Amino acid sequence: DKGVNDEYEPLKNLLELSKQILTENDRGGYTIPAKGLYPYQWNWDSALVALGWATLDEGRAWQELEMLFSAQWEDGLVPHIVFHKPSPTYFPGPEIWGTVEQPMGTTGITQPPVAAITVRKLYEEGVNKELAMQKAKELFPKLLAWHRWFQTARDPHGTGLVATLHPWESGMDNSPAWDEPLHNVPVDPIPPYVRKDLGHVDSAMRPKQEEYDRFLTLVYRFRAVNYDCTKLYFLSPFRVTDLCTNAVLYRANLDLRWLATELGENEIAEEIDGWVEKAHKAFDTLYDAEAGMYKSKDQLTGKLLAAKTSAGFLPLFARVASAEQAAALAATLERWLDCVKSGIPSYDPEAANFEPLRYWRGPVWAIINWMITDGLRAYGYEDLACRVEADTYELLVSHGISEYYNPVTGAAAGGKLFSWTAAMCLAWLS
Ligand code: 9YW
Repeated sequence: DKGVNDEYEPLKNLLELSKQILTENDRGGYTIPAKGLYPYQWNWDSALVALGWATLDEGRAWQELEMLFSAQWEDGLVPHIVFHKPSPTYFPGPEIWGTVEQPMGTTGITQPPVAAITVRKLYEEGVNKELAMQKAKELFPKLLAWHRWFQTARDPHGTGLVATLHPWESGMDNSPAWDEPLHNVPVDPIPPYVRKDLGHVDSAMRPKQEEYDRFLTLVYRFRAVNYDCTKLYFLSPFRVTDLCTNAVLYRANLDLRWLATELGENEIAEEIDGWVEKAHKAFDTLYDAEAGMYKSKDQLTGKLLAAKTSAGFLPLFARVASAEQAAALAATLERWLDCVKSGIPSYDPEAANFEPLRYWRGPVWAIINWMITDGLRAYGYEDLACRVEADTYELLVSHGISEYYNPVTGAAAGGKLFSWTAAMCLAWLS
């Protein structure tokens, strides 16, 4: 019937375009986030992009993770960027990071640890079970080493929550939550530099210069001690309990624990139980009941950070919120959605410094929508999940597959033909 076919045409086109984007951004086993702007392999991008690949080619999905873990450091860290091949279009590249002791060019910081979540999904939902078993077995010890690294290098006092030492580690570089702690980072007399991001994208959509100066100050300080993970926690002038990292890690630990049981690694499962139990208790210290929201914390001042960001909903994705906390989060989210045309905004749309176009200070990100939707469903908020899904679909169908979107107008913004947005289309809608 023609009517029905017409209705499905936009979805078909969207999936076709998504497939094309992943294929074109494929650099032979790993996927760059976007041509020009981000020409290397990014950590959490790849773990999310693998979910998209899984709908097209399971072998290729596993390969994405293998390539990422091929750059794992001996101490367990999985770097935030892997510089597989030189590219002049991104700053700061390998020469600035100078991670000389590593076999492969990488940065010396990490990103939210999505990979274990992806491995469980590929393992559970994959059609090729033999391949899934083999790959899960190979990746399991690597995932475990990374998660152990988080426990030791980033929580040396055993608080249950891990530290993030650079805004780039949070994946939400210029989040308003980092304004205060980043402002407390003194700007060192660093070598002069030229940003390359502004050659690709309008400066109104990007972090500001004073933020970049501090981002680089941190890099140079970390580099001065060769990124020694036993030192960074203590010397970094930026140290926060980031909600995104901790929520993703919590969920990733649940999934790693599940994998441990599948693979008969019972002692390891118990070890992970210990982490989860401690984190579960500690998460309550991040909950602001009055605001109906979780908040990140500045570890150096001990204060909760006032900014209400979309990361505040991620404890739903983690499954760490109580039923009561989940209800409050759902109510807050509904209020936010009522303020904009299409959600979820990355920052409180009622805040005076809400900026609908500037990166993590307002725009909508499909990957965050996917995570929050997954969490809403787990807590029984089906209608709200459908509303976020419908908003996301409308943004993608009407405005194309971009890095992020303006929640007020719906306009696409940032990098074009963006991999993780394409992957979300495939994983979510196909
Ligand atoms: C940067 C690649 C990365 C993402 C981050 C996002 C941005 C900028 O792009 O980082 O220069 O690293 O904030 O979450 O992984 O898509």
